[in-house]
Amino acid sequence: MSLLEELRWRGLIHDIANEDELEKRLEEKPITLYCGFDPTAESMHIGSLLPIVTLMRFLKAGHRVIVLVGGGTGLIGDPSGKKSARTMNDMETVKQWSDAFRKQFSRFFTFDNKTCFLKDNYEWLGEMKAIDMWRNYGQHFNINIMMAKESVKSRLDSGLTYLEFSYMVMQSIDFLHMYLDKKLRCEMQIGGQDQWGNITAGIDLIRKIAGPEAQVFGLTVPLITKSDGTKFGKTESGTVWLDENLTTSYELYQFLINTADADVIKFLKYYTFLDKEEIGRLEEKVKTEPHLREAQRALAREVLLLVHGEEAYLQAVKVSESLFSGNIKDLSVDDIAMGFKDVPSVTVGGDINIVEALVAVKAASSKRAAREFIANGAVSVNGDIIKDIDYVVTADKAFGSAFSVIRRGKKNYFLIKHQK
Ligand code: 629
Repeated sequence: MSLLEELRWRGLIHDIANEDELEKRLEEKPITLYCGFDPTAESMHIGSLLPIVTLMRFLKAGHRVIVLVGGGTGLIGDPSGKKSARTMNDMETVKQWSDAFRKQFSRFFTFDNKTCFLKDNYEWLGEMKAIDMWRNYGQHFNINIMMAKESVKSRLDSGLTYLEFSYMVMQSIDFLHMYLDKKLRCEMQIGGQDQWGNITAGIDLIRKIAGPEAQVFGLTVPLITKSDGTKFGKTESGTVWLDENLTTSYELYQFLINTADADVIKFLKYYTFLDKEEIGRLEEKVKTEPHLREAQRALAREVLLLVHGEEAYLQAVKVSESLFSGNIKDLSVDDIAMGFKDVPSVTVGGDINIVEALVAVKAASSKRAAREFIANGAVSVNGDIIKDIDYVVTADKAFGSAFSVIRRGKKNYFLIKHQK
């Protein structure tokens, strides 16, 4: 299977410019391609992972990859796919976020400056003079063509500033810059479906400046959709980030393990390096033994290993299984903090009676209700069923003298935080 055939099989091609030429070009010799990421938050999210993994596929197939941090474009703000203007972030913030992005990329890539490069467009956009920009590049942009781009068209009624309108010029300059750079000789740009307008604008600019015979390519991967119509990459607690401090390994694991049967094969193709045979086998399992969730487990494993590494993956599995079975005794304080990050909690001065604790944490609506839960054997503290209404939840029996875990019924967890 050629790389393009594989990308097609994985459903990774939404738009592609010069497909036949690209097929030939990829067989001839290694190509250099890039994808850009604007630092618009302190971390990347699960949506950015699809182009990252796609870049990795090119790298594995012997091509050269440039990861571009948009330290310059991040100061402008891409209107593509946005219903309203982005917040303008100050220079200092964008710089910090650029650093955070760079760090995250080094999890996925080894930047050896031979086959894999890390660039920041602030390097050339940051020092460009306005007059030069308008004269050298502005003259090549036709307003009619710009207006026909989805990113502009869709915003004509709600409003689009001149700043946002000029974004595609900046992104085009990047492509041109890295195409003309002798060392990089970047001939291809990839991105999500929303980037098609910017990518084709860059291809047009290169042809205008380098000549119509310049062969450059563009490819977009699809926007990720779910079978139930809800937005991919969001949970009740918000965006699924790649940074472990924002979305814990346990949360990422839960997010993936809960993938619907109708979506899991698609996501395995998108996000993992498992081959056709293995994914075919998992597809069969979804049909014959869906309750085992083998495909979801494989997806969660592959993505966790890629994004957070082995140790975090093992911890996520351990915490998930312990919480599922109720067998939490062997968990560490760290495990508890991770697994119960989002459960209802209260902070208490020291020790607290179980009935009061149940009410305080809203596990019971009244003391009477709390006593009833206890009498029915529905309450456990740190894994032990409590039958005594005078039981005291103490800091010295808590995980790390800090957390006591209360469980009511099968699935309802609560946390008592003991303050020192
Ligand atoms: C300079 C900046 C370039 C090329 C690209 C860029 C960034 C691009 C953009 N991308 C999104 C982002 O940064 O805004 N103009 O948040 C995001 N991208 C990943 C995928 C995307 C896209 O990082 O391309 O489609 C999300 O899946 O929205 O020279």
